[in-house]
Amino acid sequence: MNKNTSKGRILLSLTGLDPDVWMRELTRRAPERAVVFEPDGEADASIEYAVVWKPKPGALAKLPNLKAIFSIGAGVDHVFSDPDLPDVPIVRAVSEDLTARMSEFVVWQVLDHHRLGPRYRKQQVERIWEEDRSQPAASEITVGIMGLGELGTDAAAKLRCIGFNVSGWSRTPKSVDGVTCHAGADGLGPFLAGADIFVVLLPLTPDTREILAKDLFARMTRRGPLGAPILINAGRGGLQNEADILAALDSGQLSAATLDVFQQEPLATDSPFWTHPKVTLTPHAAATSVPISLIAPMVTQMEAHDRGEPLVNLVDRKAGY
Ligand code: NDP
Ligand code: OXD
Repeated sequence: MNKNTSKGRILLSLTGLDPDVWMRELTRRAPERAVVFEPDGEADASIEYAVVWKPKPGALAKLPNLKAIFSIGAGVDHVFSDPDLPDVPIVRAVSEDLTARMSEFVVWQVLDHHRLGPRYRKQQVERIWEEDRSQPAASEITVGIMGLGELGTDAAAKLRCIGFNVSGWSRTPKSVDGVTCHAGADGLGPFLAGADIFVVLLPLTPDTREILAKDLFARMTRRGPLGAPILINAGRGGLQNEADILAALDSGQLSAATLDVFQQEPLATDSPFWTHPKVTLTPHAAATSVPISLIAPMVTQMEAHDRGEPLVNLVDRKAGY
């Protein structure tokens, strides 16, 4: 226990995010706990909780009183990538704010492709006045969502409101109002054959690594109203075989892609994705985690856990998400 505070300390271990804004919000919301960027030695007994984004490998390994790890992201591959991860509960970020931001991104990108945004922006640059009168209605298009979890389910509901048909694919069977649900290896074929725009909101796990590859693209239909399918990946870059995506775009197997995430982030300045005419690229910005919406529920959970109440939004270590 820290001398100056009545409760166990919080370790804030972040890579690639501004630590000060997270520190400020944690300090404001958890005034009875000291918050530190580094433990006092690797066996610091005063630390009870860790709030992390891409924590330094080994940073959590030997903390003897660590009770739980809180991920600043909905995805937890950044936590599992630590080979010395201690065996304590991991809580991931689930919030209305994060979900709403992701659904905005999905709706934005689906509509942009559906309403020929890339084509009309190019025409504007070239001063070409030419309307495509074969524009299908939303009701003629099926959006297939890979990953029907917190984010996928909300995006599905919002796409349904606009009039799209929506299907989804998950690991375990699901029933979602108005959504044609497929699950597991057996459900993948019909799912891929039945959609025109694919939105990827899967976690990165050993089972999903590089799932977005040529074999999968070959199973997608090319007979829908859009011709070749469109890929929108806002899940993780590790889901992508990037050479296969480029080849599929170049061969016409995919007609376009929106990629928010990449195998290597930041994306190398010489990556072909920057200038590919069929690619819309965003810098892992689909749904930003913001301290004001995530820290208060984390601190509430710490207090509840100290009272012996169960943690929510726990990661299933075996499933990897
Ligand atoms: P959830 O855990 O709620 O949902 C994950 C979904 O993926 C579930 O439907 C799950 O199936 C499904 N799934 C997992 N493994 C498989 C598999 N092997 N085969 C088929 N389906 C599978 O996660 P969230 O919806 O909260 O987040 C999804 C991901 O989005 C995060 O892991 C993160 O990587 C990414 N993300 C990206 C952001 C960005 O800014 N780009 C921001 C936030 C999140 P089941 O329902 O059966 O469990
Ligand atoms: C997340 C992310 O996982 O921002 O929440 O990528």
